[in-house]
Amino acid sequence: MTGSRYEYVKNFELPDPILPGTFMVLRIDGRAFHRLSSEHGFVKPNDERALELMDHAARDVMNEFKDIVLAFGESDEYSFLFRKSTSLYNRRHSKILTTVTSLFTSSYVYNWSRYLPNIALKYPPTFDGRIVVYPSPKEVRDYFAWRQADTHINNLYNAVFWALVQQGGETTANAHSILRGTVSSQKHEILHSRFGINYNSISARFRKGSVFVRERVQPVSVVPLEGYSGQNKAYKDVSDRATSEGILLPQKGKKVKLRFTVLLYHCDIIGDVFWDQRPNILQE
Ligand code: DGT
Ligand code: MG
Ligand code: MG
Ligand code: MG
Ligand code: MG
Repeated sequence: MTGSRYEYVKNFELPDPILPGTFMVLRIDGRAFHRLSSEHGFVKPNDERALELMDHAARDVMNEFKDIVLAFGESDEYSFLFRKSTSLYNRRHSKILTTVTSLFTSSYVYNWSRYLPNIALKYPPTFDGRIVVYPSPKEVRDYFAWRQADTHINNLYNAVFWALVQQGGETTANAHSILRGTVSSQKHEILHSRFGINYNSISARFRKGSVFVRERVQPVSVVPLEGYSGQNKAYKDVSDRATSEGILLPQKGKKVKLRFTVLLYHCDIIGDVFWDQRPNILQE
């Protein structure tokens, strides 16, 4: 059967494949979130509720697209790494980019009231998206190191800046000029000597950003997780996380079927430890 005489217009749709055998990183970023955060009264410098909402949207994306092996989020952005051999949508660039960006955005709006129950959304938020392809694990690691280093630099600056303004009573102009030209150690020093704040005691979510990985759920004999002391706390943590995923954990003594689930960390991804513990992320 031949199509209509109009059908030739379809020939104008050009293929937009992503190079095979490369690592795809898709990054979304809130459009004009400077305005969105101020119009909705986000806490400065970090609004935990707003960051948790970002994390929720990222988790929804990972649950939907199983070829995403790692996600990293900070501020109004999230980066998603696809496994090298993914054939999602035949690696069609715009199909992947628009679908993921759209899912993230709709989840952000859909779940807004769960995280910010007393703040009415005044207008529909938008996210932009881009895909960058990288040829080898080195660039992928450097990409994620770049984003986490950015998190650190911005958060340290913002922590001191807002301490000077909110606790120190400085004007924003003064705070900027106090910080101009200071190096990292001087910022730590101002925080400590003037405000008694140890930078490392600030929430890891703010200092390190959010990291999602796929991991096996180990329901009974749980290996203590990094940053958690004691078996019970670790077990509770994994249980809570798994429960939030809708996964029923087997009881002690029952035969255990290992499952993969998406877990959230606020850990270092610049050093080797994270990657050495998870060789599957960069495999294939
Ligand atoms: P863009 O991305 O070019 O459309 O413009 P913006 O305004 O989204 O700028 P961007 O992405 O460079 O910076 C993110 C903005 O979002 C920045 O002004 C701070 C704000 N923001 C992100 N997270 C928080 C938060 O937790 N609390 C507050 N108060 N602001 C936040
Ligand atoms: Mg920007
Ligand atoms: Mg933005
Ligand atoms: Mg941003
Ligand atoms: Mg259709």
